[in-house]
Amino acid sequence: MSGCKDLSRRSFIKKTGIFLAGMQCVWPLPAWALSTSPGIEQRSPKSSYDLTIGYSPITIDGREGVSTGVNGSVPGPLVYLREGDDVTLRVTNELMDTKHASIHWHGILVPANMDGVPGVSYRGIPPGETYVYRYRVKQAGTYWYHSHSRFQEQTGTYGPLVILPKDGEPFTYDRDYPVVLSDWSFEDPEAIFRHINILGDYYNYQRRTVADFFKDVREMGLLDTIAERNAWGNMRMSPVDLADVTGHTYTFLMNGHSAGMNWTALFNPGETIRLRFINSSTMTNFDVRIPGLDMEVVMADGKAVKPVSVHEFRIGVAETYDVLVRPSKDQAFNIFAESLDRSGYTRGTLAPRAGMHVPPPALRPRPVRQLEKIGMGGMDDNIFGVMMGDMKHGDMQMDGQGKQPKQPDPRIPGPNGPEPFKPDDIGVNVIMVVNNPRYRLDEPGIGLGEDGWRVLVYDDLVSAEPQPYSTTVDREMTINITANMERYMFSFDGRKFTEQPGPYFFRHNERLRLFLVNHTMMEHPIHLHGMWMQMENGADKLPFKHTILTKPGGVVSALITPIERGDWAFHCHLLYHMEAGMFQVVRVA
Ligand SMILES: [Cu+2]
Repeated sequence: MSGCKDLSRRSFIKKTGIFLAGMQCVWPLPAWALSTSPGIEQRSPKSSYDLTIGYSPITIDGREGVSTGVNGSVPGPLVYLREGDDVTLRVTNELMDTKHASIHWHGILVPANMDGVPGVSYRGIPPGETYVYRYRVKQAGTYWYHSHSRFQEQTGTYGPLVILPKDGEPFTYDRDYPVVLSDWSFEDPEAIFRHINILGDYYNYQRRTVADFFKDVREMGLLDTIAERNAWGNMRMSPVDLADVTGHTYTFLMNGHSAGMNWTALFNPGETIRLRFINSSTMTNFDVRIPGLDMEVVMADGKAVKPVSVHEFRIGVAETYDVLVRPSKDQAFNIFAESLDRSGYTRGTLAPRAGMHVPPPALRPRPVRQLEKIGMGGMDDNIFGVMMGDMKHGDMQMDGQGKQPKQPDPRIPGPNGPEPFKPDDIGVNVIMVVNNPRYRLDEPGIGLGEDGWRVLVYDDLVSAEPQPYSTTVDREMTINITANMERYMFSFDGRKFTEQPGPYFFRHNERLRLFLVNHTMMEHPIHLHGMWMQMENGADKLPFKHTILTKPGGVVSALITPIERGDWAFHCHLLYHMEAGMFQVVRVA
C-alpha cells in the first residue's frame, strides 16, 4: 500500500511535466476504501469537511501515475453526513496550473450557488483558493461527489457521499460498504479527448473481422449482410462501438483497487451485507453481479425502492444502486463488474476472512449492436423511421414521407408522446433522427438478459419513498439527444452547448413532463442537477432518479418539480460527451 515509497519528485516531474510544489507523500487510499476495512457502520456522520484537490501519486498494478485526488487519494474521502444537518464543506484547489477546480454534490438537492458547476453555479475555485459550501441536508442515501472542471474527474477527483437518514433506514443489515466503480487511465485525458475527436473508434480494437462477415453471411444471407453493413456505413459508425474509451486505456477500479489488487469486504456467514454501488466512472457503464448470490436492490440513486431480487444489474455512469446480499456459506464470492463493451472488468471479493478469493468469471463476448434491435431495421413494418443526412439511397429515408406511423405505444405517457424532432440541418450536427422512438424501460439493455439470469430493468423500480410532488402535469417538453459520432459531436436538439441560443426554461414548482429521446446509437446517462426526475415506468409510485441511462432509439419520460430557482446543469454524464457539447443549462424561474 505504499504508493509513495519509490516515488521521487524528480521522476514524477520527468514523467508528467507537472511541477508538484509541496506535494506530500500520502497514504494512497482512505480508510473506508481499504480492503477488509470495517465499512460505514463503524463510523459517525460529520457536519464539517475539509477537502483539498491536489496532485498526488497513484499506484495501480505497480505503475505510478499522477492523480488529481481529493485529500491525496483516489477515490477521495467518504463524506458521511446526517439528514437534517447544516453542513459546511470547505474545498480548496491546490492544482496551481488549472483555471479552476470544483466539487459538485451529485444528486444532492442544494441551492443553486452550492451546486458546484463552474460557469453555471459559480465561477469555480481558482488555484490556491477555498470555496465554502454550506447547505442543509434534505435527503438520505448513497451519492457521490466529483469535479465539474474539465477532465479532473478522469484523473481522480471523486469520492462517495453517504447520508444517514434521520428516522432510521428502511431495511436492516449487519455490514455496510461503499463500492465505488471507476475507470483510471495513465494517459493524459486531453490526449484521450484528442484521440477520440480525431478517430471516434481509436480505442475500439474490437471491430468486426472478415471472419465475422462470413459468419453473418451464413446466418443472414449475402444480400442482407451487405445491406446491413451499408446501413451502418451510412450512419458512419460501427456496430461494435459500445464505448468510446475502453479497457485498452482504462484500468477499471473498485474502491481504488484494480481487479488484481482485489478489494475485499468481510462478512460472517448468515449476515446481511449492504453494498452501495456508485458508478464514478467517466465513460464506463458496468454490468454487476456476484456469482452465487442473489442481490436485493433496495435503493436506486439514493432513494428507496420496493426490493427487487436480481442476479445482475447495469449501472450507468453516475448512477447508484444499494443492494443487500445474504451469504450463508463460509466461502468467498466475486463482486464482478464488467464494462458494457466487455473490454475489461474490475472485481472485488466478499469473504469470511482476509486473503480468500475465487477466480473471476470470464468476460462475456462483446455484444454486437443490431439495427433490428434498436429499431433501425424492420423497414417493412415501419415502426422506426430514420432519416440520415448522407443517405444516398432512398431505402431508409422513410418516415414522414407518406407512410402511416404505427399506433403509439400506450406505455409512452402524455396525449401525444414526445414532440417530433425537426432539426434545421441533418448532416453535420445530426446524422440521424428517430421518428418513432421506442419505450425501452422493460429491456435490460444490449448484451444482457441472455444468460438465464434475472437482470434488473428500469420497469422493476417502484419507489418506496413519500411522494411529495403534484401528480397533475402542467406542461410537457421534449429534449432530443443527438450526435454525429464520426465527428465526435454530441449535442442536445442538434446543437452543442456553445451553439445553443440560451438555456432551457423550467418554471419554479411546476410539474413538468420531460421527454428524452435518444437519436443516437449509444447509451447516454443523462443527469439533471438540483431536482429529481421521477421516471415514468408504469409504477404506481414513480422512482426518483438523478441520472437516467437512455437507450439508443428510446424515449424516456420523467416528471420533474423544479424546487429551487437558479441555473442548473443538464448533461450527458459521459465526461467526453459532455465536454464535446452534450450539455445545457436549465434555468428555473
Ligand atoms: Cu453521452
